[in-house]
Amino acid sequence: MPAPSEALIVIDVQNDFCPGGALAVAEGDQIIPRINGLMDSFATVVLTQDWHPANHASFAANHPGAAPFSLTEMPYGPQVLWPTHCVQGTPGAAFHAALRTDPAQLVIRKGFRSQIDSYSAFFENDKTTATGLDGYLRNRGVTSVTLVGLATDYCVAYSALDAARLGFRVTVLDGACRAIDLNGSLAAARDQMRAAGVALEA
Ligand code: VGL
Ligand code: ZN
Repeated sequence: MPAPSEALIVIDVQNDFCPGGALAVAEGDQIIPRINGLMDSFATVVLTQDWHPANHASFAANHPGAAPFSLTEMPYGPQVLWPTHCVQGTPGAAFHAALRTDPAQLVIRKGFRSQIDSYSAFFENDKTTATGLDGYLRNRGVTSVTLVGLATDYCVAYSALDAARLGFRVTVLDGACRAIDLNGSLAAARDQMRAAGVALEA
């Protein structure tokens, strides 16, 4: 029987982050078989879904003249302006068809407020607006989380850092993640995760 204290958190395995998608992560779909296989080993399985309104402030298209992947300033700090992706209810926002979704007890949607982005499964990018996942996991007796999914250097890393800060034991299975790697973001994310005590495993 899987230990009740351990949860698997599957980050943003959605069409727009897979090859052919609006913000495709190289090989993003290749991690899916391994993730599917992991699900039966965890008592708690949570999926997250990036879930933006079309007018979301993280989209370059909503900033006239701004190029995708450029930086802007938001009230909460610097923000990458992304290609329009994971718009609520569109095929790009749907989970990849190969991902098992039946074993999940909870789907956390994030990034649905137009003026604030949310990389982490726990807090939006202002680091104070909560998604509710912390309370859900604590309430279920979860003390250790294993993170997999997309993208290593954004939503997975931000989730791992928040989980560590919240006091969970955190493991990231690097081989079950793929990265965007924008201007050194992958190396920086790995350094930050290690410094925060996150176990980076293959
Ligand atoms: C993500 C950029 C924008 C992610 C989400 O899932 O890592 N990255 N929105
Ligand atoms: Zn997003």
